[in-house]
Amino acid sequence: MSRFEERIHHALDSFQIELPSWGFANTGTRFGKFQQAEAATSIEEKFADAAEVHALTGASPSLALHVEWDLPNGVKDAQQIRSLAAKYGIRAGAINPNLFERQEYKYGSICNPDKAVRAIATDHLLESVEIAKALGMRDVSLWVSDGSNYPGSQSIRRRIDWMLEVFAAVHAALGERQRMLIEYKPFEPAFYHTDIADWGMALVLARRTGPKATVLVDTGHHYQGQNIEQIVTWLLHEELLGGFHFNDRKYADDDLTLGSIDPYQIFRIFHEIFSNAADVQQIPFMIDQSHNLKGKMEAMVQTVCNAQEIFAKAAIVDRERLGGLQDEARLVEAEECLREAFWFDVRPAIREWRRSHGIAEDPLDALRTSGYLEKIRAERRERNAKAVVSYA
Ligand code: AOS
Ligand code: ZN
Ligand code: ZN
Repeated sequence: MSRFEERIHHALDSFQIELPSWGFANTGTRFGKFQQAEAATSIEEKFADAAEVHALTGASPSLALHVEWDLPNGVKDAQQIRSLAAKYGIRAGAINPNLFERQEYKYGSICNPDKAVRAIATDHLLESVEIAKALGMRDVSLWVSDGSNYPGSQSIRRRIDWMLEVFAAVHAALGERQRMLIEYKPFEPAFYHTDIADWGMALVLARRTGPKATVLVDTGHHYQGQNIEQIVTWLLHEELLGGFHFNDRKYADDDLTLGSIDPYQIFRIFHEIFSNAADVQQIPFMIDQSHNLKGKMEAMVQTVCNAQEIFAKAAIVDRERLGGLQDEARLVEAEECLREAFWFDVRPAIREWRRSHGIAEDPLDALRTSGYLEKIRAERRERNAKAVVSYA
């Protein structure tokens, strides 16, 4: 085995990426939904699909859950999740509270000017912490969708304090080894101001909240042209990088397949992680994508494979040499050192890694010939068809 191949094998042995439960269900754009016969219609089907993706890729042993969609009865549903996790050999990953669907949240959830609404949101967050505890989940992943659409219509300042108050309560409820991940996003659903608009705000909130609060980077949640790997480096430097929601984008929070638009960007992020993280394995890599056009299963398998490929490329950067070149400001050689790894064809080594782990060399092809898609389409077609909304 060459030096590169060895490093690739080693990197893949440790690489895992979490699947989102919502990525297997029928979801859509705000203009409509294209239903898929294969979409999961229950939490059990989401676990089954996740197990299939993991069997095909060997890299996705956990499933992020959404409280409202996956545990509609709250803590009472924890037992069912536990048995599904055991049955399918898939761990329950991060828990995602839902602060965006209730009618009460029209003017915000934890930043709502109405104290009673803030209390509803706080209770939901505290229940999410309880669920996480009951399931032995470490991470409570908070996406606060609050914001406003018109200048002057809300007090940006007071909303900061309300948010800090709620975060303090959530932090106090966390168990010894639990963490809260604060996700930022500059726009959508609000289009004038979003209460946690960027990594700076998330970082300040995390620092003010306490040692169990960290920042979550969703790659789709940045302004065009923003240097995401620099943000990642700063968060690592401050020991506040809580994890990732991976996807790709062309325009906004497009939730496209990881690496489909700009694989070099994901490569640069992984490279900074390899360069700066104390323990790469400790960083939760999660997928946050929900495909409306691609087949759900194909999209997820393809995403995990893309992630493996780009991670493997970042693993082989000769960082020792690069450091020397940087010190001597040998610009072109330094840049070429990075590019050499990016353009190296890691696919043969990945195929070899798969062979040595008893995994199909081509997971997408294996999915297509496995019969799994035909089986779930036949089982679920009718249930999904019933869910179709007609506007005629
Ligand atoms: C929304 O844009 C965010 O990326 C979230 O992470 C959200 O919680 C997730 O898409 C599931 O609702
Ligand atoms: Zn996200
Ligand atoms: Zn998003």
